[in-house]
Amino acid sequence: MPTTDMYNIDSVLSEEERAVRDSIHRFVDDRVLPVIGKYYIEGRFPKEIVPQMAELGVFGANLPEEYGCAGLNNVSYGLIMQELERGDSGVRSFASVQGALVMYPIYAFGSEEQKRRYLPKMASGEIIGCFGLTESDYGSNPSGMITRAREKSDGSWVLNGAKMWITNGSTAQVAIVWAKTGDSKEDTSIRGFIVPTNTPGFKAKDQKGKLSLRASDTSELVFQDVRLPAEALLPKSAGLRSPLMCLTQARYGIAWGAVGAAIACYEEALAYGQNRVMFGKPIAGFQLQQQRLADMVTEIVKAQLLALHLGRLKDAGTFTPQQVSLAKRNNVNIATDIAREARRLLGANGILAEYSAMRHMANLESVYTYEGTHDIHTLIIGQAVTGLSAFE
Ligand code: TGC
Ligand code: FAD
Repeated sequence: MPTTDMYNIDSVLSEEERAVRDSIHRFVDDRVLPVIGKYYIEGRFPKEIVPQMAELGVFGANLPEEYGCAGLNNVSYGLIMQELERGDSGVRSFASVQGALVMYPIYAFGSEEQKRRYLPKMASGEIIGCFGLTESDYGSNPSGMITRAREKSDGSWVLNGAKMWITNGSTAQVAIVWAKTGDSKEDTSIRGFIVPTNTPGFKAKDQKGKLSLRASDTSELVFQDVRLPAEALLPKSAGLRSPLMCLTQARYGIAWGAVGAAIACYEEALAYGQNRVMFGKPIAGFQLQQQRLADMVTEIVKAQLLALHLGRLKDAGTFTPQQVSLAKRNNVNIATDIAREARRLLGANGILAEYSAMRHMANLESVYTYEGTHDIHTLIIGQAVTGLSAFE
């Protein structure tokens, strides 16, 4: 039995939180781990797991039951993300995008009609969504986006532009698209739109050649005179603040998810080290490998405590985006280090898809970059502590 939980964090979780975590743990063991290496090599997301994810209440798990969601607290939601990413960052990404980046904006900025129309079907996995914020020239700085939605005299809209690096872009039935609605270059009137992906003028093209997050669809979206009814607008979306609020939700989940990837790598390395005999004894008996394992488990315990406390703050309604940045930045960073060290401990076997370390190592490079790069979170924390913005 691995000794990952050296601080008995389990004991401060509620019975419900443990039950939620354990059910997703079993799902990942039974349905994800046996197949993920194959999907990763083939560069495909394992779509057949979506109905069971929905059944387990994974999509929008922290949104209210009245919209068909599980209504769980934020710690349970985080534990779900942890367990999914223990399987693969692509699987956690699928759930993050669906819940935090598509269902959340509909919940937070949508009309009652939009919520009733979309949220139950998204919770049940009947409708899959994607989130289009990034553009090819506006990644870290989405405020410069050039995608435009122009309002017609009858209240309908016409959308033109393109988005890049969009998770689930080619699988989604709806896209949440962020666009400017005014004419000037300095325009800050960013609004969100629910765009059915079968609307004429909407195209999604898969991005090929990825060496990271291979078990996840990533696409470019192109909008050419896409005509949208007035009801496509998310009425309460207002400015860049709205998509950034969605990012706060997704970054929160990533702070937990990265811990899951780190646990997978550590436990794999520990088991391997205990069994692999070299120079007449298990390599885990050598001081150098023990230092590796001690560093890994120490960082995992610290990252879990950070995620858990953040979750409790979120449940209390007092967490801040800067606290989320700190946790995303730290936990993804330690997970990338742990994945690399685990891969090294495994020797040649560490480069095989049969083991998880190298897959996690490559995946975590995307996680390090998306949802605000490590550098951007450094600057967000820098601004919080100095009161000086590096972005102005
Ligand atoms: P700035 O002037 O700082 O902010 C504009 C308004 O937004 C407010 N705000 C936030 N609100 C909630 N949560 C946050 N995290 C917020 N950050 C800022 C802010 O208070 C302000 O409000 P108001 O009322 O005064 O207007 O904006 P800026 O243009 O200077 O940008 C700041 C910066 C660089 C930090 C921001 O642009 C940023 O975070 N950039 C990174 C972009 C990013 O993370 N993109 C992610 C795209 S989605 C994705 O990667 C999905 S991956 C798939 C998966 O998750 O699996
Ligand atoms: P850039 O912004 O060009 O950054 C390049 C480098 O410059 C980075 O090292 C960065 O840290 C650094 N840099 C930038 N600005 C500064 C600064 N001010 N000071 C110091 N250094 C700086 N986006 C979506 O909207 N929806 C999605 O579903 C989505 N899914 C994604 C899936 C994957 C697999 C990947 C890889 C990306 C995804 N993204 C998505 C896009 C992601 O959010 C962006 O890649 C990210 O925000 C960074 O933008 P960029 O790649 O353009 O890098």
